[in-house]
Amino acid sequence: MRTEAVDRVRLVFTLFDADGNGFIDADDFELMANRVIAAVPEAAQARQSAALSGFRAFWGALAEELDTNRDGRVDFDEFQAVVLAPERFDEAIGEFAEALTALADPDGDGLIARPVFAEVMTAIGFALPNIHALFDSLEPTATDQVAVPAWAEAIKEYYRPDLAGIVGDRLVSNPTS
Ligand SMILES: [Ca+2]
Ligand SMILES: [Ca+2]
Ligand SMILES: [Ca+2]
Repeated sequence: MRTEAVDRVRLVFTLFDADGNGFIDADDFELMANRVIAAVPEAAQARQSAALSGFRAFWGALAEELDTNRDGRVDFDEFQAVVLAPERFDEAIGEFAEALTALADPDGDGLIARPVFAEVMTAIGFALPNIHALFDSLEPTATDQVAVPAWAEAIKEYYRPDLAGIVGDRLVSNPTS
């Protein structure tokens, strides 16, 4: 596995363990969903519900595939298996990515403004300099907005262990530029 992918797996585990108790479980995803929804208060109810469903679907897929000992939570040893068959998570990650990016585009024009992007990514737990580095890499428009599909694609790529040099790597290391 590529070093970049290992670093991403470690970071993602830490992010998903939203309450920091060393395990990922359903409560972490409820907590994350509530934080993210609170970050975009102007989003319509339907987008908020879809975001909550996206988080729950993502947890459902993780629990199904990774909770090997079926104790209702995923520890780090179990979580590392996420990289063995990433295609098993494609559907859940796709739904998650679409719901998350739709939430961050409350006016539905297909563009996400930098402040909303930053609020959502901060709510998930990423560091601000890395968030802005990622935003900049998504080729913002003259009005400082990024396209919904570009961000959704970056979210999906982020979980692909066989990739390196992707824009999501900016979320792992300190930006150098
Ligand atoms: Ca936890
Ligand atoms: Ca377990
Ligand atoms: Ca928009």
